[in-house]
Amino acid sequence: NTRRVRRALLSVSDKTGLVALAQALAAQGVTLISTGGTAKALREAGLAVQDVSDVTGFPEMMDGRVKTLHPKVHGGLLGRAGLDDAVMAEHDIEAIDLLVLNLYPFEAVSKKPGVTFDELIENIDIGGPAMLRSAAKNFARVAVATDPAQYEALIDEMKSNDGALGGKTRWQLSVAAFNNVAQYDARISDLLSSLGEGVEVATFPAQSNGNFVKVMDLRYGENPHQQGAFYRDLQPAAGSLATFTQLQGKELSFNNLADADAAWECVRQFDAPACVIVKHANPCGVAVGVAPGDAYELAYATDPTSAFGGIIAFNTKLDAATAKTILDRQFVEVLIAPDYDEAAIEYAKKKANVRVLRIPMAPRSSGFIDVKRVGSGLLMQTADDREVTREELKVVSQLAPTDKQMDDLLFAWRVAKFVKSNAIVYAKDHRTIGIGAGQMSRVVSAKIAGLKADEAGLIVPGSVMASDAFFPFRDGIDAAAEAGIKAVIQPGGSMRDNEVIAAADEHGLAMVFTGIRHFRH
Ligand code: 93A
Repeated sequence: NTRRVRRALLSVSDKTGLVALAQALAAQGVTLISTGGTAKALREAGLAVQDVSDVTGFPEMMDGRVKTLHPKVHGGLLGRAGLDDAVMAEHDIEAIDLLVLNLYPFEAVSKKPGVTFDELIENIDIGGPAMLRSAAKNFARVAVATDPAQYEALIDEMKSNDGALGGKTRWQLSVAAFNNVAQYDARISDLLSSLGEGVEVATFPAQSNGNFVKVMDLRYGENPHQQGAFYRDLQPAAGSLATFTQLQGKELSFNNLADADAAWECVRQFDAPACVIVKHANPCGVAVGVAPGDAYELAYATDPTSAFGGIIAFNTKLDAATAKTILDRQFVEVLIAPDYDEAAIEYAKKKANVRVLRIPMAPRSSGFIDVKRVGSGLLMQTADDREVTREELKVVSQLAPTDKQMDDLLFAWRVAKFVKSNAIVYAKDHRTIGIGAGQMSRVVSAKIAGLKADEAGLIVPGSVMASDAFFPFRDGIDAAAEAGIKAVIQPGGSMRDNEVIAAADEHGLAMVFTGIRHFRH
């Protein structure tokens, strides 16, 4: 299904790489047709080019609003090989085999300081998307390039193919062109929708709500009577859950994906080797700074009961011994790691139901937008990616935490961010020893963390506590002291901070304020 390119229409706002492309096309004997600015650039480079107005028999008019919207152009792009030959001949329509086009820079113009409303409107491209759609629809015969980054491969293929392009290339270019138009229109729709009465251009939130692609239908949603599907961003961020590969196991469920995301996002925040076990969207065990096998043992020991049927994530390559320990010991819904030893993958085959995911590790990208559905609206916010440094911590108690406690406090704080509010995390030696999650009162979360630590037999001298938000009363501190906690990290900022600090001093606890909170709902 390879087709020779004889006639190309070039119409580009971004003239990057244009001349080189056109020269290469001309060298292949391709006839060039172009719109005003593009034709001018080509002529200046000494290339022979036909004006589109000569093809249509109409001048470009209305300040360029109408230049290519004509049957000679769209017929040339849409005409089907064989099927439409007669009608094309009848109306003197010549086939166009290649469209090279990029659109008016609407988004870039919208971000220009002081841009006027009229300028913005004039930068809504009409003829461009129409041609992109015509060419992309007719991928059976026509190729369409929308991005200078595509030019080189295009030319290479033509050179090694006697001036022709393959069907697969045309199909891929067609999909890329439809993506391009969809994104372009979403930007216009978002931006115009965000405008008030005047002409002020609002750009938050920058991400559109229309640019997702379906990864898969799910068997059901959160519950069997609900329908579910998984969509990812058109361009998923490197290192995010959406870039996973499933190596084995049952089909992923809605809850698997939600929990896998929580486990993965929590574990990937650590630089040192770490293991996170998640159950019902909350970490029930986290350990960091030791070999994967040990990290798993420590994380598991926090709450062996809850770890049953959990999602287990590592931020380092998983070895066979650890895989064996996990799979022999407990029921796992999902295993996640950036990579696996071959023998670990082999061993997992014994438990064929276990879903094993590989997610390539990559640095976290900033500027992420969180979305939550409410009624028939969306709540959007920038991601909670504010980290607190040791220097930012303010010691408010009479007693200062030891260096060791400081380390553990920061570890517990990083875990608390991933625990549903009210979040209380007890920790010692870079591992959790008890976690209280999702309670409506902070003191109850503290009591639960204590209960868990006690059940697991993990309360040891010098244990620390993190709280995702301030303590409204002293009772949370009292509960922690009773459980054997010796140092506390929390945002501070309560009306009763004085009372809370006094409680810490009374119990001989060290306490630091972060000034930042991490609600998670
Ligand atoms: O103003 S338009 O919406 N009307 C058209 O008929 C048309 N044809 C091509 N915009 C149109 N274009 C756009 O012109 C292309 O999408 C491209 O971005 C630009 C190239 O114009 P020039 O060759 O004059 O620089």
